[in-house]
Amino acid sequence: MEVEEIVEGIFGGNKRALARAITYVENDYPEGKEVLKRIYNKTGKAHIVGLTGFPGVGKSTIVSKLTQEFRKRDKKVGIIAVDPGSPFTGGALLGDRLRMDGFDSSKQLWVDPGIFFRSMSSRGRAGGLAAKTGDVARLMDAFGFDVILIETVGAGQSEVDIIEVADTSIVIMMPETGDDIQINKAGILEIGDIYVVNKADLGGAEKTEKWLKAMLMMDQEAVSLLEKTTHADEMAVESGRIYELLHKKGWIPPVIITIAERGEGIKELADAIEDHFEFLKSSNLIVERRKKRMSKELFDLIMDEIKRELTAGKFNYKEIIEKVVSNELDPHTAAEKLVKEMLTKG
Ligand SMILES: Nc1nc2c(ncn2[C@@H]2O[C@H](COP(=O)(O)OP(=O)(O)OP(=O)(O)O)[C@@H](O)[C@H]2O)c(=O)[nH]1
Ligand SMILES: [Mg+2]
Repeated sequence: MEVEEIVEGIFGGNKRALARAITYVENDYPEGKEVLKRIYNKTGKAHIVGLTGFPGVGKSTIVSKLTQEFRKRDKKVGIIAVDPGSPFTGGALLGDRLRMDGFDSSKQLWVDPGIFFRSMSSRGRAGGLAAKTGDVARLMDAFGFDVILIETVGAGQSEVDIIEVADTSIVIMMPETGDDIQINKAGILEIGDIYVVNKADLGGAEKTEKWLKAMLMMDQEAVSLLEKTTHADEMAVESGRIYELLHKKGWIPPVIITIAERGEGIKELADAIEDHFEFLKSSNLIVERRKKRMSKELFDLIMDEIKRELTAGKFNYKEIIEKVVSNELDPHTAAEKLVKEMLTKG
């Protein structure tokens, strides 16, 4: 397929064109970049939602149920699974899960024009994965999906990656067992706009919810208010009050309890996702966030361009390296000179 055909296809609702564009982007084909350039001015409308959490917490189950819920609300849903089916749990692949939950077997999910699913492997390209995922989300956005759900396993870098891409980040966890609450592992409290405690049927969800809420407020300006209380149970009561208070002022991440397998709590989660999008738009925070993300993305792209120029042998890069190695030039001066030369000669 030619670039022109793909672009027209994307604007015209042709899923084959979308799939082809994604493949090009994934594999770094020049055509992919060309398509991305051409569709960019049609992007920015979709709500990009990232869902992260440790292996096996129920991310795929939640994505699948959420997809059904959003379809009921007449929203078109694009789904991206980043490295689905983690080796840790051997959990159901998101694709299989979606198929299993298909509205009914005669009318498979894939037949529904309002849904598009794509998985992306993170193997071997950890660094650029956030950028790639962002580009794929953009293609789906231009195609006309209202909500784009991105599932990533939160083990390692990826839960940080997701905030580089998503407007709304959802952290999914399971009820904590035992007294040793480990919620603040991996900076999890800093990244969520919404928290989900799934598998509430296992028990202990309320306790986890209470802890989460208390910890989340610690993260906010409410610390000073909390300091007034000295006893733990007092704090629990007080924190509940402050929680409500802060909720009115801005966005305090809600904590939602679900039993995804039975579809319980999914409506509430879908509501929270929509609320957060409304909040981002009405407070204009969406622009702030996108600016911040774009600044990073643009920076990375500029660096890529520079690397490309240098490795293409421009600006005497190889000679300069030799000079540095033979002590004719020190690396700091070399870098300064090189950049100056790039900027003046172009
Ligand atoms: N008891 C219980 N089990 C659930 C619930 N939701 C999902 N599960 C099960 O938990 C297992 C893992 O679910 P997945 O949705 O595949 O979890 P995941 O987070 O996507 O897993 P990975 O992608 O492998 O990291 C599956 O066997 C689900 O059926 C729930 O609410 N309660
Ligand atoms: Mg999964």
